[in-house]
Amino acid sequence: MRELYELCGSSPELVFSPYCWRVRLALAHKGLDFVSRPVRFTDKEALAFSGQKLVPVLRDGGTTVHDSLAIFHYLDEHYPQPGLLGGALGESRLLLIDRLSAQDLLPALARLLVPRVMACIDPVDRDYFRQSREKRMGMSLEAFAAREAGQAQLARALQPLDAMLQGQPWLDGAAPAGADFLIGGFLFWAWTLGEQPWPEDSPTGDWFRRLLAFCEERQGPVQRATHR
Ligand SMILES: N[C@@H](CCC(=O)N[C@@H](CS)C(=O)NCC(=O)O)C(=O)O
Repeated sequence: MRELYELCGSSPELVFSPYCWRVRLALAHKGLDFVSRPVRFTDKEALAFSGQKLVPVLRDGGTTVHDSLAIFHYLDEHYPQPGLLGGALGESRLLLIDRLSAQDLLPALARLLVPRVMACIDPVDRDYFRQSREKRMGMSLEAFAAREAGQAQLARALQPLDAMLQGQPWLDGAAPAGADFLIGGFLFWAWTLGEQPWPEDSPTGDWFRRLLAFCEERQGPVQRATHR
């Protein structure tokens, strides 16, 4: 059996973590089914078997792997076709893309999404989420969640994606692969929380719709939070 431990909101069907979406998309790409094991932020005991406290964790038979890119590596090693990383050179470039996107796309989206995360998680997780994120950011969630600044930051972060996607359907070329899932995971984060802070009518908007269709064709409808 293959199990994916992934972060959920107050509803176990609402899975929203960008890193877990990377893995869902990678599993869809490989045509591998899995059982979802939703965990809340404070369900750390459910992850104890993995020897650490973060999701995604993939349990595949007797093997446990955590960290989205380590899972990509594992999947390529054990289920080579279709490929995700494109060998050692591709893997090293994907690590670079991960670091670059952690510098611009991730913080831009985080500023816009933090209030939605607070609204969608289980009330028992809220203190933990607030305290851990305020410590990490060195400011209150309210000060961090500056919407206008976040939108401007996001527009800048999306420029290279728009430029790339003007000339090709997928970030990885003619067919989707690791880079699409790595970056796409961030957009699924926003989408599942009920947001779409990029222009619908843009190369990135078109690409996201393709990626959503790719995923839904293989794994069924993607659960999305509604604003109340
Ligand atoms: N580098 C890791 C990052 C994993 C990560 O940060 N996971 C978050 C989910 S968004 C998590 O488990 N957070 C739980 C917590 O903060 O306690 C990856 O790519 O998988």
